[in-house]
Amino acid sequence: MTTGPLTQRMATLCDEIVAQVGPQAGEQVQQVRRRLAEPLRVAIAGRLKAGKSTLVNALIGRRVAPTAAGECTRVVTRFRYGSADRVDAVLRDGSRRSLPLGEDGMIPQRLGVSLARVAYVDVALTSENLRELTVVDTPGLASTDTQLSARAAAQLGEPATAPFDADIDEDSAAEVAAAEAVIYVFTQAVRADDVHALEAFRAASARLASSPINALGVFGKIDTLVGGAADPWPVAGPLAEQQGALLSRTVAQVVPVVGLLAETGQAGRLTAADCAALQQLSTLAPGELQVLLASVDLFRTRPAPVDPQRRARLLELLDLYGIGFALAQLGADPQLGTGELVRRLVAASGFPRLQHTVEQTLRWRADAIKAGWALSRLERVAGHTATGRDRDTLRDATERLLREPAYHRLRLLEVAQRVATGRVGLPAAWEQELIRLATTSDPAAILRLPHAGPEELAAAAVEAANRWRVYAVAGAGPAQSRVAQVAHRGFHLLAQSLRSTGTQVPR
Ligand SMILES: Nc1nc2c(ncn2[C@@H]2O[C@H](COP(=O)(O)OP(=O)(O)OP(=O)(O)O)[C@@H](O)[C@H]2O)c(=O)[nH]1
Ligand SMILES: [Mg+2]
Repeated sequence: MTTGPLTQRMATLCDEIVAQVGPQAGEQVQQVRRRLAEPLRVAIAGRLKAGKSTLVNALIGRRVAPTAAGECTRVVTRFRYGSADRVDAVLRDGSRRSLPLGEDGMIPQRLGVSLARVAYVDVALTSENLRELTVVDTPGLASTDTQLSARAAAQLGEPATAPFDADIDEDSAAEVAAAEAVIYVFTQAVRADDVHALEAFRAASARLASSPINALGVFGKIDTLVGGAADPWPVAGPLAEQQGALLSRTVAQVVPVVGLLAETGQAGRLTAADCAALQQLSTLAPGELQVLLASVDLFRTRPAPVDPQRRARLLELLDLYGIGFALAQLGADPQLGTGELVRRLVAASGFPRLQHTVEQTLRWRADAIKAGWALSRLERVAGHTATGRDRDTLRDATERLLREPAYHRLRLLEVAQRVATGRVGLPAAWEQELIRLATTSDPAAILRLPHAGPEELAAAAVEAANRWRVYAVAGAGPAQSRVAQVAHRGFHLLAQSLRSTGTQVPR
């Protein structure tokens, strides 16, 4: 499986090159080819106990990553598709130690090797979700960012609590940087006056080679925002919007999620017995239910028709908001089956939007990111190839590819990256237009004309191309001018393709 059209084209090119060059260069090109065939790799990063592993389990659709304290929460773990379940601790010397999955189906709490010797844990699972996505779970970023914290605390006269710290261990940084996309999980609100939080967030993202092009923010554990069983969405929605605006130079958007409900639902943890217990509770008088759901302590200890062990389990699976939500659903429809209840819980967790965003945003971008990576690898192979004939073959092939209109997206992505991270300054509206052009496939979204037909879109693309050409000549400095030339050609190609196909850009 390859990520998308650019990657597919690149894979075909690799095959063509392999047929023409000698065995040495051929093997190196094969390596690039193999990496292209791997699924999109997404790293999950964030502070200690932010809910990273919980989200990883939801994405995999199986509870395998430990979420309690244990050795495994302190090493990088890569989850990929395999024809049989298998866990290996990969040591720094390159050797592997096979580990059994625990009886509960989870990665064992102890690795049996000193942590200092472990580079990462490699987990192959038969999980279908992993056919499309390789997920990398990283340990919580340490909270010892003394320099930054001290400075920020002095400035603000309060203790610094950044959602991320620049102090990331080398293994995590390397794994995250090797991923095509990054999801940051954070739990506390980032406010405009949290200078330190924003600075730390940016410092961390710069070290992890991420940008709004390839990174998403997840505002996690939103059920704990408002307390009790109250609905967090009226608060979480607007907060996430605001944070998205504050972090716009770091992540593409901020998606609010109740990771726990997503994990419980996606990993199929809620049983018919759990559902029956919830059903029984839902028949209590409204006043009594309100008291029961007022706090975790009351839910555990109040006399109720469900035994305390089951209640503790429900708390672990759903927490108060999830329980309250389930009780309301069952109260309104006592015949509700477990399957339908789980579906509604997942919907209430906000997870479908996250899945959609990963699919729509990251996958499409990853195609270009991966193709760009492969291109630079091939150029490097050419540079190191001893025989002149092989070198020429490689160079001809990559140059031919770069002339193809579809490959202009690589250049667009490169300049958008520079603009999005603030290295080249453009007026806000121009910046946004460029990022839309580089990161989305839908002409109507790029041109902000949701209801326009092909003719109108083509005219708008021509207009935009002209505008960027004028800006390239008359605009600000040379850096802006180069960016504008790339954008000009991008809109020109968009207009051409709209004219020839009538609708979509050929991909
Ligand atoms: N209420 C609630 N609890 C959550 C949510 N997500 C995670 N938790 C709980 O928070 C705790 C920490 O979650 P983890 O997923 O282990 O967090 P982590 O970021 O992987 O932690 P480290 O790897 O140790 O840094 C666990 O007890 C989870 O059950 C959520 O959305 N809501
Ligand atoms: Mg963890």
